[in-house]
Amino acid sequence: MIAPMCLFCRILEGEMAADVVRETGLSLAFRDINPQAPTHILVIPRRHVANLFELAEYAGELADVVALAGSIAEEEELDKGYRLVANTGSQAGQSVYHAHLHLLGGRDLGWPPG
Ligand code: DGP
Repeated sequence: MIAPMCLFCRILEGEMAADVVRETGLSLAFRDINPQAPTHILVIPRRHVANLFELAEYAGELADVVALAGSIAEEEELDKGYRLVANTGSQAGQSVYHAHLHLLGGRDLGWPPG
């Protein structure tokens, strides 16, 4: 049996629609379908790896994801602050096992997170 393609890989392949914000040769950024803040954007590598830690093996691609998130934060005028979140594993609430950063901003963000 062939395994179904990862959800974010399907977005990368254009098989599923997404509200794309920006892209680079290595990364794609699109708005989260279930936003938790006025700005809630997912930044993902084109490479399929399960989480951000696995992406650390590919330093240039990790840097591209982080730099793209920071650049979008500037464009979204999140000058008062924003949060980059990488849920890793089920106990942290990871639901899609393709590395991604959540870029959250536009409201006061509580600490500690839930
Ligand atoms: P996480 O729970 O950390 O793995 O984050 C996965 C995020 O992906 C979650 O906030 C909801 C979002 N998401 C799930 N399915 C879709 C989709 O089809 N389109 C978009 N744009 N976002 C999705």
